[in-house]
Amino acid sequence: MNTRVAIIGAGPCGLAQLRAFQSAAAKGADIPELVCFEKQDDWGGMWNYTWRTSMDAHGEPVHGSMYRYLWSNGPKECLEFADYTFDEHFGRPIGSYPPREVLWDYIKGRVEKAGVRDYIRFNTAVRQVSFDDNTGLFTVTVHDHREDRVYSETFDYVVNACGHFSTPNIPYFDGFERFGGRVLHAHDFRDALEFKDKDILVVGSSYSAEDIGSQCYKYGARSITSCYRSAPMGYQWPDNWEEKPLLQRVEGDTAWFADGSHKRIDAIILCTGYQHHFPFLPDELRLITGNRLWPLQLYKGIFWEDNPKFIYLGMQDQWYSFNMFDAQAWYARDVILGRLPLPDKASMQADNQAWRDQEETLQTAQQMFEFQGSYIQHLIDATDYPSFNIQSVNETFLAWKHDKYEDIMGYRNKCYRSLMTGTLATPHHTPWLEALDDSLEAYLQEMPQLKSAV
Ligand code: FAD
Ligand code: NA7
Repeated sequence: MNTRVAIIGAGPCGLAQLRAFQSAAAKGADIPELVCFEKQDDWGGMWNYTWRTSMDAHGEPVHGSMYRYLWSNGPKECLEFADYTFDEHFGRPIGSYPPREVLWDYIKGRVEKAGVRDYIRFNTAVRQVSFDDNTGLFTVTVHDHREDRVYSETFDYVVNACGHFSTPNIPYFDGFERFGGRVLHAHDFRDALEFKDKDILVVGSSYSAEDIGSQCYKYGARSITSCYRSAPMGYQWPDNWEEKPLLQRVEGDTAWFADGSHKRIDAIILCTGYQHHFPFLPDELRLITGNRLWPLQLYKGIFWEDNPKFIYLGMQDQWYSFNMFDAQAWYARDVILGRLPLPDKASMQADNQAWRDQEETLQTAQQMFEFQGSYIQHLIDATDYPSFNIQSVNETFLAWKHDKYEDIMGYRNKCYRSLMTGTLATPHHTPWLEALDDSLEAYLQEMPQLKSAV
């Protein structure tokens, strides 16, 4: 096959695309030439933790938004790869909410087994993508930082798998410039111990606010105040955690809120979400959207309607993650291989609008993950991606939501059954709130070392 496919990013989405093609090749298919450009020096995307903030060693914006001590915020049973299970990787049951390094190990295990690393050009940042109507080819211009060389190559398809939780959305609040403490975005948060014995203010009411606030609580912050724009998170927080309506202004070291109340604070962490930010794309290829379940202009949530040879993976807000990226990557692969047809633009738009209309009716969390589950089912029904019981995944999501409302600091101690293998997770040896060491070694050891045994 003479076709060339560029993949931007070797995170879970880019790796899903590589694995999808490799699995077709393993079954005898003739696959295109694949080139994956990754600006970091290793694979795994967000899961490849970096201590750096701001700029990386090459002056590129740091991609990573993950922090130390991060544990999965949903049951691993909801994100399990259908073609590579946790049982296969770890050889024994583990807990339902592993820490980051354990999930990174799992992600890497599949692609190491598939042998796809040689497709990736590491330390290579994509600078620009353009499309030539005459040749029908994309030109991808990259900066190879190892050789400090900028070069361009042409491709028939481009898969944009660069992620959308990296470029922070940073609002301004009156008085920030005079605040005596630190103001940072969640993207730059790395270690909760920095906030030990401090009074912190968390702005936002979604996953980052919940988890960063919880980290700070776990590692000894004196108090946590979180504030919301639309709705409170509404969990039963510990006694030193207060939830307030939105911050209005900061005066000295005092934060004032919409209900007229105020609180003295040491630091402000803006958990205000991320931007879909693609500085390497021209307007005619650039997706502009907020973080939502059905961005427009992507047929099947994947193909850029104006030029379906430009493919986006993982651009949706995520209840489902890894197995949704797989479903998309397998579908994209089959379109590239000519196994699945694409309709004309008007039909794509009509199909897209029907999904969006449905998305706009969703009100509850349950409706939202069921919607995303039905989308995944729709994709995997069309390819040879191993089928799995999406209804049961939805039930696991429902139980997870319930667990969080029962005990926000204890939900990670619960165990779920794999929907791929039927294996029941084992309780972790230490309750999450007491498990301060999140390393792979500490996680996988059978029992914590007893102090008396040391
Ligand atoms: P990413 O993982 O972001 O990978 C994108 C890759 O593209 C990166 O390696 C990046 O270096 C590369 N790249 C970007 N721009 C360029 C460029 N110009 N040139 C070359 N390479 C480029 N999901 C869960 O399922 N469970 C969780 O518990 C969970 N926790 C999260 C916690 C945090 C703090 C964040 C930010 C996200 C979390 N997520 C979680 C969501 C997470 O983003 C996804 O699991 C997953 O990493 C998305 O994969 P991706 O490949 O789309 O993007
Ligand atoms: P999300 O889920 O996109 O949430 C962003 C939050 O930030 C949400 O509560 C927003 O409030 C709030 N927000 C956004 N802009 C503002 C302003 N201007 N003022 C106040 N509040 C604001 O991002 P997260 O970082 O929590 O999660 C993203 C991923 O990272 C996710 O996959 C996690 O697993 C980790 P709203 O509700 O819109 O009023």
